[in-house]
Amino acid sequence: MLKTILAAGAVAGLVAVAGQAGAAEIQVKMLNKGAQGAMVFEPAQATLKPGDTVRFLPTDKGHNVETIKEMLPPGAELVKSPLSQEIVVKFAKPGVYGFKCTPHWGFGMAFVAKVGQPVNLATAEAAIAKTPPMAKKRLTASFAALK
Ligand SMILES: [Cu+2]
Repeated sequence: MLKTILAAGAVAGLVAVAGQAGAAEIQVKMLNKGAQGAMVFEPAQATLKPGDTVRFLPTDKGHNVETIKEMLPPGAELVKSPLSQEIVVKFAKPGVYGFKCTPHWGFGMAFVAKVGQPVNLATAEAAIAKTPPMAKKRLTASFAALK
């Protein structure tokens, strides 16, 4: 079940280790305080394959997961989860997906997944400029970590 390993350094985050076949799942905690500061998804980014899933865990209460609309591959589904609930998101289509925690967007609480071929990378990266200052800082770091 736990097929994740900790990469060196907190910023690198979790790297899914897929089996010979089939999809992998990684777990992302929603935290009031993490290695990167207050109000974080941990890890804040992940590299996935199409078909993989992310299980967002409400480790601390009061968080959720909402698609950043400018960071969504063509044809992919929007996500918006209720507060304080576990949600499993499946990444069917290749591309770059950005998510925010709705109440903590101003704190920069964001998560980015790069799934297979990042077809919308330029669009998604350009959208960083329009995000709140703390989100801008964290998203810039997450995008850099995914390259
Ligand atoms: Cu939050």
